[in-house]
Amino acid sequence: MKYYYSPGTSALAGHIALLEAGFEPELFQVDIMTRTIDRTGDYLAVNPKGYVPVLEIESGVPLTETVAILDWIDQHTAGHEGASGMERHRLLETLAFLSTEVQKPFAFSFFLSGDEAVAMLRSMVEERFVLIAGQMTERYLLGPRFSVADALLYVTLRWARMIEMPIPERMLAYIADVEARRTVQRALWEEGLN
Ligand SMILES: N[C@@H](CCC(=O)N[C@@H](CS)C(=O)NCC(=O)O)C(=O)O
Repeated sequence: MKYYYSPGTSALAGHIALLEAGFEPELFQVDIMTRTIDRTGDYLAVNPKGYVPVLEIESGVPLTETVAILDWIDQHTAGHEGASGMERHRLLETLAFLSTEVQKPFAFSFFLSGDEAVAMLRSMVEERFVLIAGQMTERYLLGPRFSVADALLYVTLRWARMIEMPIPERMLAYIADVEARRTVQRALWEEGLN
């Protein structure tokens, strides 16, 4: 199994989730500006979309899109059933929300230069963290167990902390909790982030 990532990007979510699921992916670092891979060259040959992540489940079977990758990991976690029925719909609902309403606007704000546009996108993201914090009644986003959705939420909160965005108290405690996980520490270390 191969995993294409760029340090600290949304690809960190899949990296954490793979380790949580007990996989030992071969990691390939991608430069998303030049679209090249550390050891093997042209990233567009792997993913014509140009962005990370890609999970190559087996040779010639690439999967793109964080939502699909995290759902695949959830369904293939050793010793865990994988969400089904309404629980899976809730998981996909949460992943879609985090991906399209939090991660993507947040990511755009890093690439834009206009102050007004950046401020607008970031205030939208900030509001969404407040919303999520208000709805979190259990230890993790979807209950007492760490799920693939937590990996994605954590990555976006990590970005928020990096740019000193105000973060609700509940989320600060949550970040500390997630960061104490061995898999998270390992993923950060493997991406050269600690
Ligand atoms: N829809 C994609 C978006 C992933 C994405 O935004 N990746 C960013 C890093 S956070 C990236 O690689 N950007 C470079 C580019 O868009 O060329 C997904 O959910 O996986």
